[in-house]
Amino acid sequence: MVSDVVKAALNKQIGLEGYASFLYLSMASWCDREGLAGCAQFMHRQSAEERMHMLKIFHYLAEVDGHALAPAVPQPPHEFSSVQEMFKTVYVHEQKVTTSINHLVAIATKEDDHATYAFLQWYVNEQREEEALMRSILDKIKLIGDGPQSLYFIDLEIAKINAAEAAAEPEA
Ligand code: OFO
Repeated sequence: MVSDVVKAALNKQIGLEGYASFLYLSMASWCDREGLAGCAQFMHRQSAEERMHMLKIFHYLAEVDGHALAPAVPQPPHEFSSVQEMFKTVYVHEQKVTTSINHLVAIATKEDDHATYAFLQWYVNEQREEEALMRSILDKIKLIGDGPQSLYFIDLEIAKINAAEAAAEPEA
């Protein structure tokens, strides 16, 4: 049995995942405008992934006789001062999502809800991977530096990372 407290907390998480999807979509659009095709592809894939995270909770709520609510998503920022700033924003957002998932796990534990606890472990692992990925991207950007040609090389690197991430995705 899943309590109303857990169901409400899961619906709140739907909002955060939905916001992440639109935030990354907005970033993809900015990258396209800046001529950063590799970064744009990366952000489009991330955006689709976050939508999948949101839908996973939708389906779980239906399975446990809950009612998933389509969230009201605040408009994300659509201007970024640099690629570095954009990826820092992603990293900070992912840390926020991790905190929220940890909070959800604590609620499930308090409610003695083992099914939701087990369901959430997928998110716990996903967040660890996402944070590590964003940290490695920020490190790479720092290594490449901010010389005149750096944007070209940053974009190439992100395109490579995106291809590796896409290849690692399980077949739909
Ligand atoms: Fe779903 O928040 Fe990122 O991964």
